Amino acid sequence: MFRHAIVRKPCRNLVRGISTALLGKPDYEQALRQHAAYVDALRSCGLEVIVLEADERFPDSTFVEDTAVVTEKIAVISSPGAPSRRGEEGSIAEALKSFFPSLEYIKPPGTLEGGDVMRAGDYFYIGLSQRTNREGASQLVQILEKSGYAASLVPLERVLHLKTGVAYLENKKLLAAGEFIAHPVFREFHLIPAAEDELYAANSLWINGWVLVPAGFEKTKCAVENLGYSVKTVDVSEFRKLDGGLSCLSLRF
Ligand code: CIR
Repeated sequence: MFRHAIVRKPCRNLVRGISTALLGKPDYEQALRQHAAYVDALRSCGLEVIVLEADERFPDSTFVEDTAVVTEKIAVISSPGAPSRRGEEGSIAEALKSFFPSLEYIKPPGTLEGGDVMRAGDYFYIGLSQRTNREGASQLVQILEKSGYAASLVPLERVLHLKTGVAYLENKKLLAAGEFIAHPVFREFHLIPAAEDELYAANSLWINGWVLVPAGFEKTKCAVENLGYSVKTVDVSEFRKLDGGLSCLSLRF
């Protein structure tokens, strides 16, 4: 179960965030409203939410998931692979210090972004992507192993981050899209394939028994409901324009 979440309000410079989505620029005011509704959804799942103020120095800084990997035992500060995102992690480390007596760090030349790390029980899958290199991933494996966890690496082909394409819904259930549907590394899971026209909804989010699904993806919503979960839909259209989604907007622990 998660008890806390850290989020950061979108900044005005959000419109300059990194994007491959070809969906146009996000509307800042709309992004603020969607972010507030997202925070409400986290609270309604029982989380205490720490809301950090916007940081105009970093256009993508609302996507806090990428800046750390946090469990009930450890907090590991990432080393962002995107040059424009280097430095975002500083204020996240400060926020995490109130919860953890000491922090671990991924160190250069290692790079790692939290969106590439998917936890399933005490096992972690770490995507090797354009943002997370082998050195960064190997450092994380060592840190996780010291704390009694296990991990393995998953080279990515097409998606930005591992969790762009897979979401662990607990109880061995894995929502998966595209290259992950037939991936041998996820063979042991009960796999729920995202529909071809709903690939974006693979970035759904399990929180304490609920599943947050992005608004507008009915097939995924029904598929998740059919598994027995209560679904909350949250509109994240403005964050989608920057390749971001539900998981990217918070750190949960
Ligand atoms: C980026 O390219 O870094 C941001 N525009 C989106 C980050 C999305 N984060 C995630 O998938 N965990």
